[in-house]
Amino acid sequence: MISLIDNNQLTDFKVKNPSWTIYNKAIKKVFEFNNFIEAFSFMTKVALLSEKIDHHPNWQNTYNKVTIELTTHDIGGITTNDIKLAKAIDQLINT
Ligand code: H2B
Repeated sequence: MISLIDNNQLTDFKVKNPSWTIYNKAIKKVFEFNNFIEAFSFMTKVALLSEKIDHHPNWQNTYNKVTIELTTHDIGGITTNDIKLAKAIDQLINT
């Protein structure tokens, strides 16, 4: 059973992952690429990853930018699933 993370866990995530911001009941990050193809290539990787872990982003793309917001709509807030997906997405960028 997935549950909301508490304020301490959220602060801990924020300290360790400062590139993510807390926005409403979600964690948010803007990824910027050289062009649309690189942005869309990143999106396809995130899509496959999301299917694998059965947790999916709210996102928006404008040319070379992809804005990702992670929240768990089933529960109405930020859960460990969001933290897990955020870290996995950052791994895609760093590898
Ligand atoms: N993704 C996100 N971000 N939030 C959810 O609540 C969610 C999801 N629910 N992916 C999952 C799918 C759920 O609906 C299915 C049935 O597992």
